[in-house]
Amino acid sequence: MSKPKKYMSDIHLEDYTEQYEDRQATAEDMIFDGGRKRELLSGQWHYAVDQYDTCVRQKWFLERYVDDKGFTVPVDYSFDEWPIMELPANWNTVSPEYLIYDGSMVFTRKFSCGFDEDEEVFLKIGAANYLCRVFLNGKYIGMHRGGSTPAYFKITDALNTGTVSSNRILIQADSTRRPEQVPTENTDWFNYGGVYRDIELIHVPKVHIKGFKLYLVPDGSFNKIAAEIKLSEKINATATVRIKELGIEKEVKIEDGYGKVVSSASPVLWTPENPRLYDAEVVCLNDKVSDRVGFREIKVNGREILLNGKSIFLRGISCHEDSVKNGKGLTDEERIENIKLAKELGCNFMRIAHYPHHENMAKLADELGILLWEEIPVYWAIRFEREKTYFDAENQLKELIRRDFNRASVIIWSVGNENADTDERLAFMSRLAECAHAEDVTRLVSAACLVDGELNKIADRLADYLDVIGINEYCGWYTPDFSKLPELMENSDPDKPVIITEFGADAMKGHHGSIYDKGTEECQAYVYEKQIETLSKIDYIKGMTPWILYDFRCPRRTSVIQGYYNRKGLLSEDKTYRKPAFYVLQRFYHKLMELS
Ligand code: GCB
Repeated sequence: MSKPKKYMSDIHLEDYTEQYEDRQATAEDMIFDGGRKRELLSGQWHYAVDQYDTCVRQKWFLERYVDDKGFTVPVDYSFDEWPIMELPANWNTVSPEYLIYDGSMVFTRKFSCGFDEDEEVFLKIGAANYLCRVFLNGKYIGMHRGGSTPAYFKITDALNTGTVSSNRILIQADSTRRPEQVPTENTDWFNYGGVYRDIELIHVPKVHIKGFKLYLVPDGSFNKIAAEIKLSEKINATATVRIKELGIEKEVKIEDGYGKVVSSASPVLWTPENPRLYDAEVVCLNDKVSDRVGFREIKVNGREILLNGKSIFLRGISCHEDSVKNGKGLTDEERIENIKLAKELGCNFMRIAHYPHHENMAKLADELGILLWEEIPVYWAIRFEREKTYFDAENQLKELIRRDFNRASVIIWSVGNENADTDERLAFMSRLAECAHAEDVTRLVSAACLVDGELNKIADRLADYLDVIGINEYCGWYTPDFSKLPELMENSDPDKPVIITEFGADAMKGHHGSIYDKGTEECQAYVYEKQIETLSKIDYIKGMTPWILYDFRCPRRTSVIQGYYNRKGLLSEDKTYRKPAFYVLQRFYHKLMELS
């Protein structure tokens, strides 16, 4: 198409985002950041609601006040006079006027940064939903897709050193729901926007440790620990791995930027009951990183799940990353509260749905002793036929796996939730399952699948690619007839373990009626009783994560009982009130604990 003569690109160019498509930060740009020198850029940022994306259309980041001919350019922004928001945060919970805003906001601040000649500086954004673009000192640095995984940008060359606050950074965060994204535009949770996990500067030597994996070799012997090291350059070098308490101090030969060593060791194996962790470090050239790591083996044998060689029943509960006060920006105290509540229920396992939660969740689970199922948001009607959407999903999966690889608590990667069994979906999700297996030989791969409604049978074709089959079923709720549940169990004959990844019922706190009155506490408790009665007798069921620990915000839930919350929680949304179903599940789990 010919361009109009007086072409004003910022208002006529509808494909303006194309110029910001390259330099996407992906899993390949991640560095290992445990134990590194870092500066927090979180704190006070100026912000503007940028509904029409004017910041990127008009290139505000150039901070041009005069054009090439010397004319003053009328500017539509005033960075230092904009209001202030304390980041990280979801804007939705910062002010009621932003509660249901989906779109772009622009955040900016100034900062100082000194660094040595032999250093690189990375900017890490813990999470920004869904897409973010970063500009530094008038330059486009890069972008990231995926609302729950970290983005790393190497910014050394764009940094100004010397004078105080000589760097101007600008981040555009765009939470717009789009059909081609992962997740797609329709989800059963709240689309919190913003930069809601920490923003940090991480200093590393020019040649640095990019990857550090530490794990118990999964060969059933429980006496070998493997360390894998990847450098930022494809060079030869020697690294040293140390785990003092295990008497390990091993040299690792790095060739072409990669090295692996296996040491004999007899660690106390990590379990939820005894979550033993060890301090480990790696030194290579001028670089040093550290981590606290537990050692355990998770395997499947027939229809059994084996933790450290022993059969285990996963007494679980599902949980969203959601807080009335902070949205997805939970504090560590809130995360600890969630784990403690799960433990009080008698859980040894949590399904943290439906997207990667904060990395501290897995760190806390490691410390406090609870097993985790982690998931990527391949949720409902994804555009399975679209290659770019696949790339996005696979990248989120790799970012999650690489971020949490050293966490003993994480035993299952889930490649998605509740997607109809079509050919396109099978191709897409089996590829994801293969990718997860290729990235990680120390964990199980699963997905929360649907029941074949016509046959009333566990018959999802994806199961062939999974180690454990997750099944969501809502007998007594969406499927009103309870007799369908024993029928489903009888009709099915899976060749691997099954986890009932969801069952449940809505109940508004304090709302009473008969067991048949939907939305009442009595009805919810009854659904739990009936589910437990059937499921506890089925030998191939090796775990369950009922839906869900506490009520969570959900724009789709508009009835009076729901009030924009999904009310399937065992606790109210503020976690102060326990519904009777909490005690039903607690009794069952405590009985299982006594028997084990
Ligand atoms: C499901 C979904 C979950 C929903 C839940 C419900 O099957 O996996 O995301 O929130 O049902 O409450 O309907």
